[in-house]
Amino acid sequence: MDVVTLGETMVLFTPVTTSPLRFSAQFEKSIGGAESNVAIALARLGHSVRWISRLGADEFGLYTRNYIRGEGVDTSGVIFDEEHPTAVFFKERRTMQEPKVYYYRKGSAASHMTPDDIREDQIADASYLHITGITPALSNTCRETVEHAIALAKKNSVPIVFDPNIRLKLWSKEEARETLMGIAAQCDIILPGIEEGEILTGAASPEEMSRIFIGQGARLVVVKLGAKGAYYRTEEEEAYVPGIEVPHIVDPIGAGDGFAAGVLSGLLQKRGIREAVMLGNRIGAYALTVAGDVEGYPYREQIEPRSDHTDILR
Ligand code: KDG
Repeated sequence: MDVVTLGETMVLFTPVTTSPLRFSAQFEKSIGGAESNVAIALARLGHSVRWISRLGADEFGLYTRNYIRGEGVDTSGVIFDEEHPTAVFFKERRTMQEPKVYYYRKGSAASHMTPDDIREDQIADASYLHITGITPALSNTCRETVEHAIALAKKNSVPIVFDPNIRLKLWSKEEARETLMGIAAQCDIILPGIEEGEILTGAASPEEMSRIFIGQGARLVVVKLGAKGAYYRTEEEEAYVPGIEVPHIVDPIGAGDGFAAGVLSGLLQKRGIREAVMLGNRIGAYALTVAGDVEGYPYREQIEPRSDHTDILR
């Protein structure tokens, strides 16, 4: 297994028209969840991925599992919870403004994940464990579940990739900083956005914040800089990697997860860090061009055309 990840996925309703949500009458249904976004993007790039979660034993739970499984992600570790529902969230599409999201996830099935939901063999065979800062914000048992996954990864020498994904609708900056700095200190690769890095470390520059994470034990830090690309640092090297110009951004949600998938894909292919970060920028840029969290992620055939591949996906 190339990557194992865990976290909550919700059914996502996106209005067909742009307007304040209260006036939206028609919606498209899809799914969104940072960790399953990464899993789907990686599967499209040809990697083996396992996604672990709890879903409600309900229609939306089945829809979500089937969607993710249909993308080729191993969902055998998903638990269907008889007592708590699958969460939903809504996007509000406005012209000239970033979309807003409204969560209906309190008390959801995924927020009832417990350490017992994760078995050692589900982590031990992976090349990477991917976790985000959303899961520990969902509940105490979710935070314990993430800690348990980290402990299993460490026991089995599985490197841990951590995207802070700070969601201030779920907790305060102070709570996020305290919990996520503790998690970051146990992780090998950290992928903060520049603003997240500042919330967590108090440092404003990519150089300074990455130095703090490396000082805590990280081996690689990649700071996302939006349109400007990314900056990375290891013990040995550091560099800025320019972004890819996207003339018309349709929907930024899901781009950071595409970036994480691209970086992981590059590392799994042993391409070297600079190339891995370039691939991260590229997959993130694809995500910006399509409404929806996962719909924009490319298939490997789209980004590496080969003469023996059908060109149906290009
Ligand atoms: O990164 C995109 C996610 O924010 C979105 O899919 C929803 O997982 C989600 C969350 O918790 O915000």
